[in-house]
Amino acid sequence: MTSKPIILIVDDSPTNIQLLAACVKDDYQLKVAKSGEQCLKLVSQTPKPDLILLDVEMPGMNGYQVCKILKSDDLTKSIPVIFVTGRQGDDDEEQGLKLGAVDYITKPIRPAIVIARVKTHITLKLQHDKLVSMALHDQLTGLYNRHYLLEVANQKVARALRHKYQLCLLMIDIDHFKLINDTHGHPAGDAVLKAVAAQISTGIREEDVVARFGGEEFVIIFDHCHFIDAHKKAEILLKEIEDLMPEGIKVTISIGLAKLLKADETFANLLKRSDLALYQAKHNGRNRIEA
Ligand code: GH3
Ligand code: MG
Ligand code: MG
Ligand code: MG
Ligand code: MG
Repeated sequence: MTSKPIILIVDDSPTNIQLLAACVKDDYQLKVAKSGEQCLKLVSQTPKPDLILLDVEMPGMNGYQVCKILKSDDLTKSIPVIFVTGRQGDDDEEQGLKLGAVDYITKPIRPAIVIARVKTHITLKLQHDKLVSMALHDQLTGLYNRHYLLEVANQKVARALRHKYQLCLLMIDIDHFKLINDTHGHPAGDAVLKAVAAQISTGIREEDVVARFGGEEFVIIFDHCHFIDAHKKAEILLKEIEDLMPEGIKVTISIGLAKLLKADETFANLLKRSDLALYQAKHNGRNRIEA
């Protein structure tokens, strides 16, 4: 069962919190913040709320200030904010919506209206999340896709160069995969791809990226990782895949390994070098690593 969407109620008044909570508690998981500061602290944690009901007048940071911060941060800007406020003026509503809130509800609240508007915006938010996830993942293996890889890779390379730490890239290609398809059928080939993808993802650290780069090609970025360590990891992976026997089929991979070199390095260069190394690995007999 998928868990209920999370709503964060932000209000300095316990009575208002109770009134809002009564509207939404049955259909959603609730989180509560009694100040703007507490709200920002809560949204910095995961899981993030799917919607925020935000009071305007609060001691300390007010709701408009909170909204402005949320909307300027890539990690929180897609969370819909609904202002729930005693301020009734047109200017107030205009200000709230201009700050990026999706809706503006005035107090005293009418529960049916709150419920309906929350439902609409939660539905849109979940659809948005699903589309984003689909756009960045490969459907068969569940790994990130090439599009996502290219989006994050340049940032990672730039950061590694700026802060002068090492980063390595593995280009992985299944050996004679066409033969696996031809011998065992396309569905078995798919199952092999899934099993290899799952094995490649095992033990990957949070700062690393694993992506399906193309048909039977995968890329791993080992961030903050020296060449020698990346090479060790690649050796382990080679052995793990050899022992995997998905669908009872002996599968091997070839790996091209490249590390960041000089100050003018780009991800495209790194990719090119790992591809050349992979070509060498194929040329030298497969089931091996070249750098
Ligand atoms: P090499 O060792 O040189 O890499 O040989 P190979 O046969 O693995 O390489 P080749 O590029 O000739 O063949 C790759 C095959 O992967 C061809 C293609 O039909 C198959 N393929 C690509 N995507 C999928 C997929 O999603 N599912 C399945 N079952 N096969 C796929
Ligand atoms: Mg208040
Ligand atoms: Mg290939
Ligand atoms: Mg291949
Ligand atoms: Mg090929």
